[in-house]
Amino acid sequence: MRVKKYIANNMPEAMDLIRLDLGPNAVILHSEKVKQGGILGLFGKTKLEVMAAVDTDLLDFPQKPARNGDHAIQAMRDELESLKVAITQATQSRPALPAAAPRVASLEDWYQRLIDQGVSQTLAHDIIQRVANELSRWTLDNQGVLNEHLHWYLGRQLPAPSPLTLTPGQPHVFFIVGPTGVGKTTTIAKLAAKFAHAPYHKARVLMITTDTFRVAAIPQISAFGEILGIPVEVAYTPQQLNELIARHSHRDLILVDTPGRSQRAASEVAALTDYLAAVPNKTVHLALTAGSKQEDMRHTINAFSSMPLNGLIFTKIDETASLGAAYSMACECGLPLSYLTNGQRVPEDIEVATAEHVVDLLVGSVPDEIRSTRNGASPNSVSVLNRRYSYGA
Ligand SMILES: Nc1nc2c(ncn2[C@@H]2O[C@H](COP(=O)(O)OP(=O)(O)OP(=O)(O)O)[C@@H](O)[C@H]2O)c(=O)[nH]1
Ligand SMILES: [Mg+2]
Repeated sequence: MRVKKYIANNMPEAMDLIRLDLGPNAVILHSEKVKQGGILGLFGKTKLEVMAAVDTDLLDFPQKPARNGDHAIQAMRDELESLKVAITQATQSRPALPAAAPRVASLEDWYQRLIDQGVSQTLAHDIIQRVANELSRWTLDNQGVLNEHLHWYLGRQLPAPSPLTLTPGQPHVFFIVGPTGVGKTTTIAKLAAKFAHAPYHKARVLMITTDTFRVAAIPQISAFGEILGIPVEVAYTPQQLNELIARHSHRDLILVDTPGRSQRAASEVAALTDYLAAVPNKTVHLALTAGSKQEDMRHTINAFSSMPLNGLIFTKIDETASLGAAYSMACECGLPLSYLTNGQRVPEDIEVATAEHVVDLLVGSVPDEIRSTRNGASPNSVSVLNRRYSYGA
């Protein structure tokens, strides 16, 4: 028995190939549609894969001419041979399906752009696949509409952003936790300044540090406090933190800085958890460096998962050219984003992480003329912060 696999555009074409190759006694064992070419199974052409077999005893059929018909048989074989060549040539030179061409090019570009930005392959594949399934042919063929839809779709994958919002009469306690050196203290100072010096309502802000490990930590935040005119307190124990917060309950916003914790040191993370447990009403955001590898971010989130995390802050977006790993991580972990920091300047270099702004940073912005259906807020940090903090203005 000789078994062979054939790829053809349709069953009649496959049958012709099989007949020419294996002879008239060949039988079809199995056939199925397959995708050829493309990326990860996307954008490929649909072909038919046919498995055929022939009994090898019968395989010599064309090569064993009847005793008295040599010439006729040879002529038939020649004709079959030329037919075979013609079919092969026709198959190879067949143009791609014209209807599918524009759609493939455009979605392929988008897929590549996401991958180039560091979006995980699984997520990029999933997004492109779903957009391809959802949109009509007309939409897929229209570059402008497709771009806008993909922007919107990428934004929709992110949880709704969760920046700080203050309520009159309710002191808000906001912790920033995270690995060492990600920019926690600087971000605390930026937020303190934004809220304390907002043009319409100057919030009563206090900064507390629980970082009594690093020698320079207290002078660092004290210096920020002095320059910005914002009081700073130090909590050496969870109990002290609790007492400080109770004593400052008239404040609008209490920002709590924490020591950098290594994701590998479980005991360090546990010690920090005690500080958080001492404060009943609080918001805890984890700061991650935007340019980190997705795998490292995943480890960090796991290491901090014993804490009641409410959101993510991506820092140092000015130091990375690709935000794809951060974007993928935000989609994967489901924690809302609050802020992006984009430089060392206090307080300027911080922005609210609206979905629209994150997507603009990820893949570039949609031109204004096709920004029709989007109701995105301005990425301008000052105006967004002020709008959110509009009570009493
Ligand atoms: N480029 C850039 N640098 C930043 C940003 N945020 C903070 N930094 C810098 O990063 C360094 C560390 O910042 P810190 O605020 O001290 O970081 P930290 O997380 O408090 O560090 P530890 O307390 O030691 O864990 C400083 O030099 C900051 O100026 C940012 O958005 N972009
Ligand atoms: Mg610090």
